[in-house]
Amino acid sequence: MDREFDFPSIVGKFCVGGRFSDCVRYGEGHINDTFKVTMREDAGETHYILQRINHHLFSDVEKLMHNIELVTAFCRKSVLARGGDPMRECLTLIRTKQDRAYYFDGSDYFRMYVFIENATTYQTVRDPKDFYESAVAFGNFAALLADFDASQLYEVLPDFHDTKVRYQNFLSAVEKDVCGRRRLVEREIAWVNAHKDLCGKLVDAVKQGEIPLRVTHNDTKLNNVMLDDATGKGIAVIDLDTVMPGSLCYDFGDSIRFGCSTAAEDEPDTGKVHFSLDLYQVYLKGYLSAVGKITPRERELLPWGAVLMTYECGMRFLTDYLEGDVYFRTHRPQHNLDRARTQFKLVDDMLACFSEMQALA
Ligand code: ADP
Ligand code: GN1
Ligand code: MG
Repeated sequence: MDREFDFPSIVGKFCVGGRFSDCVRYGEGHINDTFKVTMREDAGETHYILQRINHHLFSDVEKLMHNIELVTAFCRKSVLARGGDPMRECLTLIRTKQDRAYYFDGSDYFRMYVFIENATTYQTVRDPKDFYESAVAFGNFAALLADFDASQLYEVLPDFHDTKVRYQNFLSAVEKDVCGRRRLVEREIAWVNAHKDLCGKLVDAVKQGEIPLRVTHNDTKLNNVMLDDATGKGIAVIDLDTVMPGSLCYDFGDSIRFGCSTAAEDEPDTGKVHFSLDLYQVYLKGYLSAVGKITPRERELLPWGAVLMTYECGMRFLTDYLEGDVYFRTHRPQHNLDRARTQFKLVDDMLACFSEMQALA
């Protein structure tokens, strides 16, 4: 699939200097196709990120890129105001030679970003200190977005974290059973149904005005934050496709879902998957140190954010398995099923120590 793109020609549509040298697949995102581009100049090499936007998911790329232009410009101003380096501390879009934020080649949409050098995104927590720093970075990002005018943003993926809607989609996938996989996952389906009362816990709190709707990131897993290789500090929050109205509890919860597991999100052996209360405490501390204004009720519901985001994500993986792996990128036949199972194991673990999680909040 990499070969079908004429990378030198695509890259040439953007305002980049130097001669095209190389373009390789990069990162472990589940949604877009991401590539690292190397341009060569006499003075040395410059790198960029090139992404083919998943336009099956983001059907209105114009609106998506409108959001990203606004959010990146807003971050840039804030970073400059605090004396930081915007080229490293926020995503910087490279415009096309037609002065647009993306390029459409007739069938695919592409965008480019400045490559943030000497920083790394991690797939698992190797060291609690890294996790703490990621929490501070996401907390800062939430604090930053508190001043962002939500009415400027399009809701590009409506009901993204509406767990009730996700559950209805799941039921519909079970009912349709388009791939005939239902019989293989009766146990997992029963597990999801047995926990269906969880679904309303956060969306109802938002609808009833118990907790505020804010502008949130909505996809706060560890590999969406870059840690500086020299200092270990979280420098840039990336993957801004889902910045939309949401709840702090979603953002907090999604980080916990991904980072507090003792195994990878797609570990096939659930015997290796455990929820770490210690890491939960580490993240909570880092997040609260940076997030700024948080209401008592939001704070109280943070542990529910962890349970709900994990339950919801597991349900989404299982839905995608039932629908034939059409949403998340997969690398093996049971990939989405493995992912769903890890999430369900984590929810079981979280519920088993829920009172301890609540006591920490
Ligand atoms: P997806 O939406 O598919 O998750 P991301 O935008 O998160 O795509 O990008 C995938 C990966 O590419 C990230 O996890 C990160 O490792 C890397 N990446 C993305 N943007 C940059 C950047 N500007 N500089 C360096 N690495 C980046
Ligand atoms: C996707 O884009 P990425 O890989 O950072 C997904 C998230 C899921 C996550 C599960 C737009 O995130 O919602 O939580 O996979 N993003 C979208 O790993 O659906
Ligand atoms: Mg990502």
